[in-house]
Amino acid sequence: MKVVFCIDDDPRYLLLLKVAVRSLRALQGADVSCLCVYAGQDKNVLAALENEAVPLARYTPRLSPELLPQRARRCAGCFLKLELALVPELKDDDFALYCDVDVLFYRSITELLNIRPGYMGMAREATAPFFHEHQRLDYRFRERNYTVPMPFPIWTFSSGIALFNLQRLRRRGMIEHFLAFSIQHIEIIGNFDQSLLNYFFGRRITRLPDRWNCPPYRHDCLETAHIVHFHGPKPWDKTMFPELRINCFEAMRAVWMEYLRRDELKQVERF
Ligand SMILES: [Mn+2]
Repeated sequence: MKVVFCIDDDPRYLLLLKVAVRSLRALQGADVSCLCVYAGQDKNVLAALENEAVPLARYTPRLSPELLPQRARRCAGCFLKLELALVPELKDDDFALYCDVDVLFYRSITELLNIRPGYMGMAREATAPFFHEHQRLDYRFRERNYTVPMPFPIWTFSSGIALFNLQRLRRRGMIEHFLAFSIQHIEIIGNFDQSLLNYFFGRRITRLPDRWNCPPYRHDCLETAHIVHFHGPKPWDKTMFPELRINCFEAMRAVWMEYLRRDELKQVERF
């Protein structure tokens, strides 16, 4: 199973990606299969990926930036994960482990790579309660109307780590349905890609144990985390989200920094 990352032109994401991939290879071996999906043209991004020997999938998303609300365009890359079932480089893959770039692989993920969820597996998101004012959302696809009953109440699942059953999503046009739903409701959704996945797939999402997506602000992150997710404050943040820079944040920030080269450490100081 490939470990898949998505990036856009934000240079901070590129640095996050480097640490994610380096920590992944340190744990799982240099030949671990990974892929980076990128929709842009930036020569620096392309050169950096080549330098880091990260296989690249250049992909033009259906949810193109012009279709996104203005407030969502600055993180256009986070919508790419929604379309992995359509990425040509993954056409022979039945499953893929999507990971945000703001992660640090801290313990083995071999066990996770053996999980086969019915649709997708995600861990719970502790800081974003699931709330919406809709009972149902309708969408139109190929001249027909469909209704998605809102999965309420459920927990919100975090889209930071998502183990996708690509084969299932491709079956009976489910991915096409999902993208039609996404395009038609993107203006009213709250939390970008994460809300779209939660709204549309709801109870079909398989819950993954917290160790596969553990924010460093959790008290037991050092002892239990296999994948650390810098959800909220990023490793270089010294002022943002003080309420989340607690517990294991400092310790995990230090581990993250160890993966940087000297010039990259300098770069991080300017973020
Ligand atoms: Mn993230």
